[in-house]
Amino acid sequence: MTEQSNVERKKIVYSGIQPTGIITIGNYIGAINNWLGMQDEYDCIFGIADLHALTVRQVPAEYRARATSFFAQYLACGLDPEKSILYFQSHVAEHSELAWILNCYTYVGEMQRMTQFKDKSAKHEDNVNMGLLDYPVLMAADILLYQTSLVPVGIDQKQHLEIARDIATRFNNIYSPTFTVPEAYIAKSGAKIASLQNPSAKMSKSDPDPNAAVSIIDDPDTIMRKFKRAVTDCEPVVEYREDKPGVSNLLTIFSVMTGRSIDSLVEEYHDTGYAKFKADCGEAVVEKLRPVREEYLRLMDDKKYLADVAAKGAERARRIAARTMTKVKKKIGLVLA
Ligand code: ATP
Ligand code: LTN
Repeated sequence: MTEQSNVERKKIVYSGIQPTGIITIGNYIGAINNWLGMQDEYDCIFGIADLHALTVRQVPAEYRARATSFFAQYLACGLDPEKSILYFQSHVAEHSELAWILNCYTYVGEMQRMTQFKDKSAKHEDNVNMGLLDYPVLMAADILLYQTSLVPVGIDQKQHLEIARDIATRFNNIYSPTFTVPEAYIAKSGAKIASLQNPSAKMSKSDPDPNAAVSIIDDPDTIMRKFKRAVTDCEPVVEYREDKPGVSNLLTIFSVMTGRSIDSLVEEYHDTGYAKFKADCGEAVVEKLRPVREEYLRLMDDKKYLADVAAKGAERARRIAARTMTKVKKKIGLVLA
């Protein structure tokens, strides 16, 4: 065996978050926390999905500031530009270009069946735009452009991953193998963190109730207040059970934030009462996020550094994306420039 063939290429990991609302501890636990652990083993690419979020009307000045803040939060969480590619989706034009081509290999009926499309069109009845319908195709383009093997996301994105796989397989079958067929990577614990105010609903970035979600850069007092007000139930024993969704959700958060097992937390808090349990859970979140908030505040004072990191990330992403685009254009018979 030659030395070259001994050098195994690392698999590619791709994921992203839309810059809407706030980055919540749900996004952190369901997505970012898993990304952190993948940075050494894989070649990781993490985007700010700023084209996706245009499917909902944004105020331009606020939008620009929020996207920058999200980028700083990526870095503050420990995503490392020396290891991973960190960039804004809109800086790499190939995303839109591939999305257009993949549109021609995607059926309208498939898109109309998507749960997120149905939910979001009910929520934004006055603005059911083409982008909302086409959202999964742009997401497929994000993933397929980089020959991605693994996509770490929360459970709500599973259906979009399946469509990306279908589109890739369809294209590969019509022509010849062109795209790596990606797989979803969904962690066993924390793939669906619930709202602190309504434990049967997902904690959402754009929830209008400020007590429902905790931002990863909330100050300690705010975090404590939100946890103390978290909805539980009227049987004050701490157990992880389906009929105790509020308490189970807090146990999951507590466990992920401290690395302790649910069993050991149940043992400690079973009979302490909810007030102590909720306060200690809040404390654990405050301590885990303290360095994130500090680093975030420092980075937001250094916009030049943030812009440099984003520019380098986009440059590296573009090089990979361009290779896939050339391959795609050749296969479908476009005249190469
Ligand atoms: P929005 O409320 O604006 O639709 P969102 O909270 O669903 O946003 P996304 O940008 O859609 O956030 O998701 C970013 C990532 O975080 C995805 O991988 C998604 O699966 C994950 N995620 C979102 N909410 C949760 C949650 N409550 N629990 C676990 N993972 C989540
Ligand atoms: N739709 C995703 C965000 C997203 C994404 C991606 C996730 C956009 N492009 C590519 C994984 C891979 C969401 O979480 N709402």
